[in-house]
Amino acid sequence: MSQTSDFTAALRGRRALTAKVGMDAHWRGVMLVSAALRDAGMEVVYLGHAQASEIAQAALEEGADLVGLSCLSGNHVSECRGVIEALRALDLGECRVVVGGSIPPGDATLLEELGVAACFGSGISLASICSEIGRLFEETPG
Ligand code: B12
Repeated sequence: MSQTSDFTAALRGRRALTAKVGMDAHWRGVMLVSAALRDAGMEVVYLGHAQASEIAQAALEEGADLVGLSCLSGNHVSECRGVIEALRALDLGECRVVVGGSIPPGDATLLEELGVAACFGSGISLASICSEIGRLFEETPG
């Protein structure tokens, strides 16, 4: 029996904006995650590589419930800080931000203090990502 509860029903009809932040060419993970979230019922816009201000503007225009960032270049802390500040500048501070990539476990607490709702390191299954993001919507509806 699975140890992980399945919260994916909470994804249906939600809107996600996904993007690569930082100057890295590792796009496989974010493409797989974007497709998995779409298959699970979310409406997903994948922005490709983008600057913090571009991500925030797109989140506003798309009415995103979730901003999903991908970073495998090691500078995830500064990149996430920039996106969260840009979202707050557009009054989108309530938008959930998650990040995946090569993120050392020790950085998760720091990222959460910045306002990141969940971090997903290399090797996590797509099913776990979808369920965990669904759990975020269950916990903080709206
Ligand atoms: C394949 C690979 C490459 C490919 C990339 C192919 C591509 N287009 O994607 C190539 C050969 C191009 C490459 C290049 C380089 N790479 Co490389 N690469 C890898 C490798 C082996 C696997 C990455 C991968 O595709 N994994 C499979 C995907 C599915 O996993 P993932 O991306 O981690 O995504 C998962 C999670 O992270 C998470 N996730 C990711 N994004 C998102 C987004 C959201 C919204 C969510 C929710 C979750 C999520 O979910 C995914 C599913 O589990 C990793 C090592 C590793 N094991 O991670 C090194 C690695 C990422 N590379 C590394 C390095 C250093 C480089 C180079 C700088 C090497 C060099 N000197 O040239 C260059 C960078 C070039 C550049 N301009 O950026 C380092 C990064 C170190 C760091 N961050 O500090 C790593 C970690 C290797 C290492 N141990 O040193 N690389």
